[in-house]
Amino acid sequence: MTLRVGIIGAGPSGLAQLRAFESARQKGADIPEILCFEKQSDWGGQWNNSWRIGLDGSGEPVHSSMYRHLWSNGPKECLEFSDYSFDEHFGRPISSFPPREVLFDYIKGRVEKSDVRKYVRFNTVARHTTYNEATQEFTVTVEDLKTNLTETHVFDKLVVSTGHFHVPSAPEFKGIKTFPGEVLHAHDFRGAERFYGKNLLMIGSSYSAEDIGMQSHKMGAASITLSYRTAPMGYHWPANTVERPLVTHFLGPTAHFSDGTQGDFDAVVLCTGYQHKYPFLPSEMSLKSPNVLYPGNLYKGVVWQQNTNLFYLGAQDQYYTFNMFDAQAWFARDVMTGAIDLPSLADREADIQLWLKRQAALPDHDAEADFQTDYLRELIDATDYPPFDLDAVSQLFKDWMRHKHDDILGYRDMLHRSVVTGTMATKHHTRWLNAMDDSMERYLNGPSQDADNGAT
Ligand code: FAD
Ligand code: NA0
Repeated sequence: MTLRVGIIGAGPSGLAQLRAFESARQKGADIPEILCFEKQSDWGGQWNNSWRIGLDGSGEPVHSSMYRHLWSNGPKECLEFSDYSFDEHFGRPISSFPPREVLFDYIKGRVEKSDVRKYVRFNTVARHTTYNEATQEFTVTVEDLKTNLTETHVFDKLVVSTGHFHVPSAPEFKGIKTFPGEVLHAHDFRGAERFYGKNLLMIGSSYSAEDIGMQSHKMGAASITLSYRTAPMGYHWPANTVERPLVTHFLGPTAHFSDGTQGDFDAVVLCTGYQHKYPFLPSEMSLKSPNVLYPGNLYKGVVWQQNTNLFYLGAQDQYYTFNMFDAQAWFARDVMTGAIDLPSLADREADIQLWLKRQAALPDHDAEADFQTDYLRELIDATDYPPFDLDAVSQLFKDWMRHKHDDILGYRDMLHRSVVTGTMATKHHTRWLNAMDDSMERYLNGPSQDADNGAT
């Protein structure tokens, strides 16, 4: 009987799985029966953003945490698909840090070319899953959000690609209940325009805090205070931005910090990260992990230890994104079809433990980039995913981190070279700080919004 593969989620990871099978089909292989469920009406995952917060039009939790004026936070050269370059998609060189709509267009371009849309059931949410040990089959109950009808589908292999940056982690702070201003989580942030002239407090010290903070600066916030739990980010912030240790409590509009300082704020943004949540899976198949580069219990970061018919894509914290999801999907495909033989449970566990041990000893961000590079190398070496110069990409990550450290408001104006095509990015017509139109139309066609028209 033909293998039946179910995929839950059609974001970049789920699309990578579709593309992996399509690539095999184009090379003459028989491919399984594939069915992918996507709760939104279009694919793209986080990149298919929404103006909504809370619940979507079907009463489902809004998935995307992205917002207006979100520009790529890493160089596009670090995430380029090795089988579909930016040059191929845009037909000309572009800058290294495009806005969301441009990257969304790029993701879509590859899958539209591959004709894999036919495998996706849109507006269909996975509700419940069971696994029958005797038959080794998954039964997945899904709901068609247009008709509200539920159906069950039976699969031999199940791929979980629902992402892990959509269920907020929102800790309690003493007195926050009576804070008179706005309190929101980064997941519900849709744009910083309304923060013009306001005094803002971001709690958290990672990408969301940094980017929402600098978005707010760009849109004219009066001041930005970033409150960290473990360590400050330490960038060269603009003059209106400071880092403080953790908030101990709020008293009215005043936040008190653990170093004894205090400040009055108009709004608080909880940039405190996200939870891994898989409400459609039973607990024994559900990954529980903090946001780390190597979650435990997944062999090669992909195969569920206790049930090797179950796969997770994109479950780790991410330096690499689209190309890592590809490498994982190619690996998962080959495990599913038997092209890759899995070692015993004990050998798989030993391999996981080696990675976890190495992860625990990572001294800094450069080492983290190398760690994920080595992880990707193992996956790519095991499959026919088109190889690319991983050491060069690791160096790009390090250059990018150095640029960020030197100039948090200017790193997106830097240029990087593609390791896939060798093409050097072109300077964008507008410096990021001045770019107030993030549409693809403006990005591709200008005109510049720099006062000097981009001349310098
Ligand atoms: P997602 O993109 O989250 O897609 C998961 C999909 O699963 C969604 O389409 C969702 O609707 C669907 N789904 C969820 N639950 C169900 C269900 N029960 N049934 C059916 N479908 C379901 N990466 C970068 O490379 N560069 C960036 O600049 C960047 N910026 C980011 C900014 C923000 C604010 C966030 C949160 C993330 C950012 N990322 C960025 C990382 C981003 O998560 C990845 O690029 C990528 O979107 C992850 O793909 P994914 O498919 O694993 O998950
Ligand atoms: P993210 O920044 O939303 O990025 C997700 C942060 O929350 C850590 O700093 C952590 O501190 C802090 N935190 C957690 N619990 C806390 C508590 N109780 N009190 C105080 N602080 C707390 O989340 P994380 O997980 O990176 O950090 C959590 C993803 O979104 C990333 O992949 C990023 O790439 C993406 N993103 C991208 C962009 C752009 O591209 C913008 C935003 C987000 P600690 O102490 O654990 O260090 C533009």
